Amino acid sequence: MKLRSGNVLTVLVFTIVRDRLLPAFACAAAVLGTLGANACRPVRPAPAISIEHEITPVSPVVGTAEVHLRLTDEAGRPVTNAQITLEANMSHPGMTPVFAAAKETGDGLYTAPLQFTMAGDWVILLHCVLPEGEKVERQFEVTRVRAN
Ligand SMILES: [Cu+2]
Repeated sequence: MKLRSGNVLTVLVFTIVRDRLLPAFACAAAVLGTLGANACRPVRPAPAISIEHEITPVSPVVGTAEVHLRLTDEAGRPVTNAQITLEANMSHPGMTPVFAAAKETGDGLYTAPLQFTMAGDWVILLHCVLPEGEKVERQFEVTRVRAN
């Protein structure tokens, strides 16, 4: 009896680890892949695409910054024709979220203007709809936005 329940537990743990392996691997691949850009953390397991992000200016101030995204599939090919919206929230409660839509500027490259309305730490949520309708959500942090 003990052995059996132990086996069940092992299978369960394995399943959970395996489900999380794919997005974790995608992030690692993104880090090793190109430009040394930052990989975004997956919000939930999703199609194995990688999203790298860069923000300009690198150290943003209150006002408009640009978010640059590069989408690649598991084979490293650019993901084109994705619809991407950004939702930016501050790390403290009570702030109105800031939204922006990204435009595709090249194969798998997307840019969005983002309005930082206050100095401090922000979390950027990426809502992506892939060409086949699959949804991917990622998030990354932009810390220490400076006062203008
Ligand atoms: Cu705030």
